[in-house]
Parts: sequence; structure tokens; C-alpha cells
Amino acid sequence: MFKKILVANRGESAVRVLRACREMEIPGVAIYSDPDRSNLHVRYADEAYRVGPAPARDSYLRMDTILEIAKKCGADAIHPGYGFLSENPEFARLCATSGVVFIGPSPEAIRSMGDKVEARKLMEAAGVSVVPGVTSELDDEAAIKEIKRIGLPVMVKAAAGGGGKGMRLVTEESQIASALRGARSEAQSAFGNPAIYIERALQRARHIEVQVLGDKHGNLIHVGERDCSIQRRHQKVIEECPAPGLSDDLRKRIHAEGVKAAKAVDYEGAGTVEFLLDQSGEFYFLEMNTRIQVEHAITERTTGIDLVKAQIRIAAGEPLWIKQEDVVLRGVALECRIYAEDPFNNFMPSPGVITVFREPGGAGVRLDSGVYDGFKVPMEYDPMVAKLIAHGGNREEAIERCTRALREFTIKGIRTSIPFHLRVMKNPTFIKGDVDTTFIEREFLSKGLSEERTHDEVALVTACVAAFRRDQAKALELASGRNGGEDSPWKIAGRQAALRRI
Ligand code: MV4
Repeated sequence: MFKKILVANRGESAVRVLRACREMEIPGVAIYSDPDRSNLHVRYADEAYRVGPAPARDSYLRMDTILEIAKKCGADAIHPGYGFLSENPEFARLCATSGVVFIGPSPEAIRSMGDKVEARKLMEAAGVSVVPGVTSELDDEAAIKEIKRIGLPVMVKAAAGGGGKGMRLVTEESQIASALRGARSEAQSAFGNPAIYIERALQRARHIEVQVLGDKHGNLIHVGERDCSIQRRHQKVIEECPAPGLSDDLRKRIHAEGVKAAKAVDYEGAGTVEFLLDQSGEFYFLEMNTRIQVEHAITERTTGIDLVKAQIRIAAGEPLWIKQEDVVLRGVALECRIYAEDPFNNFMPSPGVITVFREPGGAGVRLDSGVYDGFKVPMEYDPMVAKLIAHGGNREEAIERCTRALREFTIKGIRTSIPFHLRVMKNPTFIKGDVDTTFIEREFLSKGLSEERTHDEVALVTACVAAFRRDQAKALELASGRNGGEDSPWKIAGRQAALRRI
């Protein structure tokens, strides 16, 4: 096992990994950028080193500095967490050549899955179903011909993209030429690679992803699926494990395809195979994420498997200790990602100081966060402040517990998405489990979101009215007396009324 692990990440992600290190009695090392000096992950770690100034490219993305720190402190492994360098094949390669274990898959698996065109081709060759489409370089004329064959609407995607970046929907033939041109130039400027590909656009599909675990000895299993359809602008908002409403047969087939996809790249470690499930029940490979994901905790809750510890054990060369038939999912887990943003003002970022942070708890509740009372939510990084994971024996209980925990959760000083999550929890379409990737748009954004008067506000107005009445009553009481001089109650009441108008 490793002597010491450096965690090349920040916030909640770094805290999650450091907790696994602590349980395994492996010293954990944090790195921090200047504004993160007193961040929770720094306090939690056994050692911490400055990596650079605020911008990620000068700190959490500095491969050379991070490897230097690893050498200096004697870390023999690096865990990249999620985001930052977690899906950077060059970093995985550099770790290997520097004699430090990268806790994740091989550079080759990261690279081939990072190129979405190559991933599509690999999957097709392995017999995994992919969305009908074309990946070859085409001029406009040839592209138009192909698009007619595939059938409108189509999606134009960047080969180097992923996660929805640089993606365009084409619904009419007349848009094709400009969509291709736009997508190519966007792909060039965003990824430095103008390659694009075209797929038939699936409408109102669900995002279902299969969590896999593979070791260095050829064993590869799935540990169930998640539904991550509830998202806004490609940012996941609520995830659920297992995906609601799938037949046993469909579920089994998706699991099998997830395993087949991961085996095709000899996958090692924890990974996720994403599928789009359309309304007719057909599903297609979309992408593979070659890292541990934010939403891994709901799988941990339903399977009882600690996925981060699994990653570490696999990276250290241990064979998988669980067999496929031993993986049993119990109940339902939901995750709400709490962001520092105002759901009633178009989800505007709401950075600032968290003055009160009171976490929920109790049966079936897990809270993973990187913040605390007095924490300043920085502008520079991801606005997620906490993940609330609620588990129940069934979906109904998971929703009840999630609702209860969201109500217990108090965050003051900044706006958060907690009230939005509460709306989702009582939304009839969500309660039916009838979700797809357009859920938020259809159920909320198209209808407009307005704030409910909170108890606090009602209490404040009530107190003002009560104070006003009391003052008036007092003034009238005094007025009924004899005093008419300088202390005339009429004058006092008049002065008070004038003051109130300020
Ligand atoms: C699609 C699609 C429909 N048809 N591809 C968005 C993120 C990236 N992983 C791929 N995405 C999509 N690809 C075809 N051929 C719809 C989406 C999509 C989506 C996918 C998963 C979760 C949320 C989404 C929201 C909008 C669009």
C-alpha cells in the first residue's frame, strides 16, 4: 500500500479523498492556491503545500509544481479528485515517468476516451451501440448528404469536447452549413482542435450512467447505474441511484453494455460509462468519464462500497475483492448539488461569506462539503458548496428524507439553490420519476421561478406591524391624558411617524 498520498485538488473533492486516506491510515497531503490557504481540505490534511496563485492554470493545473511537491514530501501516489487534472492523460503519463502512481486509469484509456470520435469508433468496434452518426471529415456538401441520411434533427459535437461543450442542435436543413462552420471554429478556439462529428439528436432522452470498477488483473464489474438527467446547462443538479422506472431487463442490458465499453479499453479504477436512453427504450453510448465523479456518493450509499478506497486499493495493485454477484443495491439514494447561486434570479452566481452553515443530519443523510461558518465562497472556482445525499428504503422515503434534510440545512450570507431543490422534491413529474434532460427547462424555467415568502420574512413584517400598533396605542393612551406641552403625545406620534418614513 502507499506510504503517502498527495491529493491534487481542492474543496469538497479533496476532503472526500483525504477522508479515505485517513480511514486507510495513509498520510494525506493537500495542495492549495493562495485564496485556499485556510480551506477545509488544507486543515484536514496531514501536510499542506502552496501550489500557486488563484488561477487554476497557475495552481491546481500546474503538473510540474505538483510533481515537485509530491517528490519533496515523499508521496508515492497522487489522487486527482474530480475536475482539474483528473482526465489529463499527460499528467497521468508524467506521474508514471516520475515514479509516482497516478490513482486512476492508464494514460491510454484517458486519452482514447477523451477523444470523443476515437471513443465512438472504439465502442462501435467493441459492439456497443452508439448514436447513428458520422465521424469522418466532411465538406459542407458531403455533410448535408450525410445529415439527410441520418435524419434531422442532428447534433454537431466537438471531437475534443464532452460535457456538452461546443455542441449544436440542428433542426432544419438551412442551418447545417452555418452550424458546421460555427462548431468547427468554436471547437478550435475552445479545445485547439477543430474536429467535429455529427450524431442524430435524441430528443427528451434520459442520461443514465453505469459505474464500473476494474482492477489491474483483468477483473471488471459494474456497481449499478445512476440517473443524472436533472441538469441545467450541462451542470448536474440532482442525481439518483438506481435510475427510477427501468425494467429489470433494460437495467441488466445497460449494465452489460457499460461493462463491455469499459473492457474495450482495459479500464482500471473507477469509471463511468454514460448512455442516452430515448423514449422508445433504446439506449446509446455517449461518453466515458475516466475519473471518480461528484455523484459517486449515491452509488456508495446504495451499494455500501467505498469507491475512493476502491480506487486507491486498485491503484496499489490489489485485485478486486468483490464479485459481480455480490454487488447488491439497497434502497434509493438522491444527491442534491447545492450551489452558491440564486435560483430566483436566473441562477446568478452568489459568491460571498457564508455567515451561518448549519448542516442537516439524521437517518439516511450524508453531507459532503468543503465549506464552514465564515468561509468565503471564491469567484475563481466551482460554485458548488455542498452535496446532500439522502437515502431511503424506497424512492418515497428518499424524497421525504431529502426534503426534511433540505429544510434543516441553513446557509446564510449567500444565496443557494436549496429552495430550488425543495421545489423539485414536491414536483409531481419528479415524484413520478418521469425525468429527462429537459426536466428543469419544462417544469421550471419555462414557467418562471418566483420566491415564496419565507417564514423569516413573514415574521419580520408581522413584528413591524405589531410595533407600529403598539406605538400608536401608546400615543393614543397618552393623548387621552392632560399633557399638552413639549411631551405632547401627538408630537411624539408625529415624530415617530416621520422617522418611520426614512
Ligand atoms: C446528445 C444529446 C442528444 N442527442 N447527443 C450533452 C452532454 C454531452 N455529454 C452530450 N450531451 C448530449 N448529447 C445526441 N446525439 C443530448 C445531450 C444533452 C444532454 C445529455 C446528458 C445530460 C444532459 C443533457 C442536456 C442537454 C443535451
